[in-house]
Amino acid sequence: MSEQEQGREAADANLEVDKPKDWAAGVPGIAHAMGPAFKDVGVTRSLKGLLTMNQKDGFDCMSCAWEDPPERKTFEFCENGAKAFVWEATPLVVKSEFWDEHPLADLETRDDYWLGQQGRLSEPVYKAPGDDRYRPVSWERAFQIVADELHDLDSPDEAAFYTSGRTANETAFLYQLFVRAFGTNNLPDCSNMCHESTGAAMGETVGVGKSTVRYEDFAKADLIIIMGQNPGTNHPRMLTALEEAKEAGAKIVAVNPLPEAGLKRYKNPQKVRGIIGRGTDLADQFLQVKLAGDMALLQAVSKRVIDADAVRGGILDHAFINRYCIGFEEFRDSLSTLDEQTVLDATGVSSAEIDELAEGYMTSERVIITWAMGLTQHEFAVPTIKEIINLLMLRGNIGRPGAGASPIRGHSNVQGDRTMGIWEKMPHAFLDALEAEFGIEVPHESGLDAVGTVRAMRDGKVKVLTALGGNFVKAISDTGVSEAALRNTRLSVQISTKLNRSHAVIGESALILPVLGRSEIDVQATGEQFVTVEDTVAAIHASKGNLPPVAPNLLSEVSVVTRLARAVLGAGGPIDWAHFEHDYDSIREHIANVVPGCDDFNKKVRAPGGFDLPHGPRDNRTFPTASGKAQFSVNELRTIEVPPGRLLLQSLRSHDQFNTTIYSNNDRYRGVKNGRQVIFVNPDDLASLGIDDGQAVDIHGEWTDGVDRVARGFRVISYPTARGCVATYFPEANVLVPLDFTAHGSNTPVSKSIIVRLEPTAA
Ligand SMILES: Nc1nc2c(c(=O)[nH]1)N[C@H]1C(S)=C(S)[C@@H](COP(=O)(O)OP(=O)(O)OC[C@H]3O[C@@H](n4cnc5c(=O)[nH]c(N)nc54)[C@H](O)[C@@H]3O)O[C@H]1N2
Ligand SMILES: Nc1nc2c(c(=O)[nH]1)N[C@H]1C(S)=C(S)[C@@H](COP(=O)(O)OP(=O)(O)OC[C@H]3O[C@@H](n4cnc5c(=O)[nH]c(N)nc54)[C@H](O)[C@@H]3O)O[C@H]1N2
Ligand SMILES: [Mo]
Repeated sequence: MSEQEQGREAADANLEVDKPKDWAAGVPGIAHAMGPAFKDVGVTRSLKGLLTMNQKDGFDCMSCAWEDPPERKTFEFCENGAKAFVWEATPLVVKSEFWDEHPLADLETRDDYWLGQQGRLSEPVYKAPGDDRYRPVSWERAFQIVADELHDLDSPDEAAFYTSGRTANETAFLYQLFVRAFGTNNLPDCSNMCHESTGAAMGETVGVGKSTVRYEDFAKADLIIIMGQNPGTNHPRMLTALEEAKEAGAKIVAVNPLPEAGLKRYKNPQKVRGIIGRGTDLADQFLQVKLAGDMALLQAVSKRVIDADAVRGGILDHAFINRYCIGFEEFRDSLSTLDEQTVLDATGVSSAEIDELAEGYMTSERVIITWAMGLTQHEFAVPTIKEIINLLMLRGNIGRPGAGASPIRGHSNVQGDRTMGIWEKMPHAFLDALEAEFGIEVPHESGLDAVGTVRAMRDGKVKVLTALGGNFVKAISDTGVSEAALRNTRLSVQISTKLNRSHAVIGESALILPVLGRSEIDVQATGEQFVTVEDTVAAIHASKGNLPPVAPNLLSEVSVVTRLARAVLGAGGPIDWAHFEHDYDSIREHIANVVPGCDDFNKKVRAPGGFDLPHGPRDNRTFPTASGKAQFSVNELRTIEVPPGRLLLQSLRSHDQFNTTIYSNNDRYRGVKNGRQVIFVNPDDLASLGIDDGQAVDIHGEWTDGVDRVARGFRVISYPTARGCVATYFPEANVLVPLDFTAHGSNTPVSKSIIVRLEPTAA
């Protein structure tokens, strides 16, 4: 048994299960946050860091992409932001001896929790071909190794360059510039696994793949529908915005297979009422939809709205539809044949519940719909999100105060990275601007996305993988296939703050390049630098660390990218990389000329709180689609047939993790302690399958390719999830997600509807 398995077994042997909580984020939230910070980071460093986190002159929280309110409080962070801070700001470092004491064979047996606990990476290390361990290496030599390998390729397309969404705008801009100047568009990123479906759906229908609301709109809304999102854990500061909305009279509807704590009740740690008392009731209606039932639900609501207009009149916003949209008649006609029974089977909710939601929608002047991974990671995610746009457009809920479509982004700068050009298929206008600005030629044909990159590595077509942050091999689907693909490369390069699985599962040779974290001071030749980030409502602001770097031999991410570019492309070319490294303002000057909406970047970003990027649909109802109009779409209703005796599985986040980073083995709101190898199953399903609460089961994935994908030894927890729908944690579940099972139109791995069967674990 590997040490990882032993660790799991030890952890899970103490598994404790309690009743799930029905409220989120009160005093225990802040207490849970501050305790570990003081203990692991020290009181002074903690206060210095936490009190400037998300402040206008401080650094941006490295956790989620939730937006900052116009007025900041003293504690403008949540429990999970504090965990992310502690994880990064720890004074513990990986020392030089570590690499000798832990050869690769050892690192491969460790889990991500153990790897992360070793502390911050403090020097570059290299594993040479044939060697059995990493060894410290100089920065110059490290960059030369990458340059040599890249020069050795037959084509630039034999390399791929991954980005995770914590990367700041300036770094992202330089990274994509380097990659394209080198000659490829192989720029896979975490967004390919995340909100890609949103970008595809909104891009086609309204012309912009980003939220059409601003922070202030939440407090102006009459109705907020939260679909496929767990804000109590993943965007806790959103609960404050929801509370403000409620106080201003808004109704909230939650659509989710799970009764998540943060959707029910909220105790605001910033208020006396949050400290004593029962807090604010959030959801007025909870629709316990079946996994992937949202498309049917949305169509059923739209049909009710259209039918009511035919009877009562005055429901549809005909002025908006006529002036700004096309395709309404086709959409209306397609819904006339929608079969109610099919809807009820797919959603698992009653006609009366759908009536209530439709009535609430029709009687609300201003409606916002938010969503996250519960909608994007399905086979038919793109058409489902298009149905959100259809529904909103029926009553003109786009481009006016208090209304709109609001995808809630994941990583703190995942949206900004896209704005800066991290995308394998960036529009030609952007590429043309890049060429004009720098006097270079860049490729225009699309490159590889995340799934495409794994396939290409597997097939020997991509030989070098560089990753700017993240944990690609653990985050992507089909763990077995993906690990083998990575091992098939000649060189893998990780630019990181901490160790994870992607440092242990590597190519024939591998480099680890350690960088400063976002909370740390970044000093260059012209003095202290700051970077910028974009949040989920397209607001850009500065982020400036204020803690002394944890180790002397760290470089900033900008330094790493510029030095790498110089080593690979040679000094003396048309791009002055050294200048960029010395003065980040100089990077922003170029961004201003290339990225739409960033003109006068250096000036605008120095205003307290930053500035908003322009957004046609939001600002003045201009829709930069192919037709120049907002597009109603007709989407064939898709439902999932689950064979008898099988269940539909989703993978989600526990309260104590950030994606592949595990902070602890607890999931407080769902009542789970000391274990992650668990599967949440409805009690009626347990009864009909003859499985007991607490029993150990193996989860077998069933997909059309006939491969037996199995995750073994999961403890069953009887849980009030929707009938037929089960849940387990990401990334453990990734072994069950087939690489080729991806969403139509976005190629995002289908992490939230896998057909599985449960079998008792052999004793
Ligand atoms: N603390 C913390 N914060 C995070 C992260 C983290 O790991 N930890 N990750 C960040 C990232 S990168 C992202 S993308 C976001 C993710 O934020 P979320 O999308 O909230 O993350 P998940 O845990 O995947 O939760 C998915 C939710 O959707 C529901 N759901 C699943 N399938 C369906 C469905 O078919 N229909 C409906 N209606 N609901 C469904 C699940 O029950 C669950 O409540 O959070 C970001 N913030
Ligand atoms: N089954 C399943 N799979 C999923 C999902 C799911 O819900 N279910 N969710 C998907 C989603 S939404 C996403 S976004 C992806 C996440 O995919 P990734 O973004 O690749 O994964 P993370 O776990 O967020 O990456 C964490 C690592 O980033 C590095 N890091 C942290 N901070 C910094 C920094 O400041 N600089 C640098 N250079 N490195 C840093 C650390 O080494 C850390 O270990 O996973 C996807 N995979
Ligand atoms: Mo994400």
